[in-house]
Amino acid sequence: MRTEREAGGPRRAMPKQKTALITGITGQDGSYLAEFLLEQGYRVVGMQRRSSTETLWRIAHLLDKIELVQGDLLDQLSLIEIVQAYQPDEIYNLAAQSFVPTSWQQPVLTGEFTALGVTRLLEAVRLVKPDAKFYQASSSEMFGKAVEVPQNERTPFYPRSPYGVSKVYGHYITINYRESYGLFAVSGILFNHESPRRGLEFVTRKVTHGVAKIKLGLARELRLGNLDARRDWGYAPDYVQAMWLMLQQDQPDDFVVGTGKTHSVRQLCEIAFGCVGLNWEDYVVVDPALFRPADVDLLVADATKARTVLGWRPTVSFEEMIELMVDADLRLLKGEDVPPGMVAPVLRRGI
Ligand code: NDP
Ligand code: GDR
Repeated sequence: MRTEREAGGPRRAMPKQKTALITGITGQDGSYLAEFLLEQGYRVVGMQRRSSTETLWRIAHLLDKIELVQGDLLDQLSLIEIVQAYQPDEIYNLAAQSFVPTSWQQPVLTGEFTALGVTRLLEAVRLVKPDAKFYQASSSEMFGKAVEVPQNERTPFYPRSPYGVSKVYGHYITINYRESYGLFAVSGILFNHESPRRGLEFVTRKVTHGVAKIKLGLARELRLGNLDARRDWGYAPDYVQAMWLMLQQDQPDDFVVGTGKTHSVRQLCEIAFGCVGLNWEDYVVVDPALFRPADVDLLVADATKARTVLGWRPTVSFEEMIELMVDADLRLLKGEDVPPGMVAPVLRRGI
């Protein structure tokens, strides 16, 4: 019989592989979070809603490494069955109707997805896997007409859109399930975060893609709304790490995540056009139709708690991020190699 020493020392138990469930895996954050969790050794399960058209382009490069399951935040049973089938250790609820202007056109549906959808998923966790750790994607839009600057975890909410109102509901129902049922349920109050994978309708990507089109002679102007709005814009891959860090704490708690720096849409234009040697004022047209019924004027994060408790810090500056987004859009439109997760089938044809 071999001794322990001859057999190579005492046998160490292999740590059990953790399973993470991501709703909204086809979105910007879902794709980066999936990449990050795979790097950490997780089994990654992504919930995808049924669609008649292709929505997998952001995760096309991950499809052989993740598992996809169909479900919808509108459908309680699908959520219960998914949590039952996969028994996730961590659940990241990133799915939402996330475009603010659409929330005025579809306020009820936005509430169904973005507000009540959170309760449906929390109910599935409570009934089936109450020891799972739950992350809710809360938003700086909850601060809205900010009553103080900068905004931290104690700043009162004053949402300015049906989207913002829905997120406040999602935020408080997460806290309520934590306090009512003892769930490890947390909210990350994330300020705007962007990347080459950002949807084309959001202002940073609209500008960087517009700049690339103008530079390549594919467009002559860029129509925008409120140039005075100021946002705290960070880099999405940094922010998904904060989500994960929140679920690695001993106690569930909520955190503000942002850079602490703010820029106006006007400054965004100046920097983005500057990247290709153009003057933004020659191309940007202000279109009153793009103004919102009520806008959020100024957001800037006080992320002291995330810095001190989570050890989280942004790694990419606003200027660096805009430059890399302009560069990625130029390459995309020229048909050159682009960063993974960027090629929508429709974009490949150059619109
Ligand atoms: P995206 O708009 O890129 O992604 C949203 C995701 O939600 C998509 O995968 C979409 O699927 C999915 N989805 C929408 N409705 C449903 C539904 N009924 N059932 C299932 N899935 C659904 O958003 P982001 O990645 O930018 O943001 C992720 C989350 O973080 C969102 O909740 C957003 O509100 C929040 N947030 C985002 C911030 C940001 O700056 N990016 C800042 C603060 C919060 P499909 O592909 O089928 O449309
Ligand atoms: P936001 O992002 O509403 O902050 O929500 P968005 O990029 O849409 O707007 C930012 C600001 O830019 C102004 N703006 C324009 N916006 C768009 N989309 N298009 C334009 O042409 C335009 N011109 C000016 C807007 O008025 C606004 O003030 C994002 C989403 O990701 C939410 O899901 C998330 O919760 C918040 O960020 C934090």
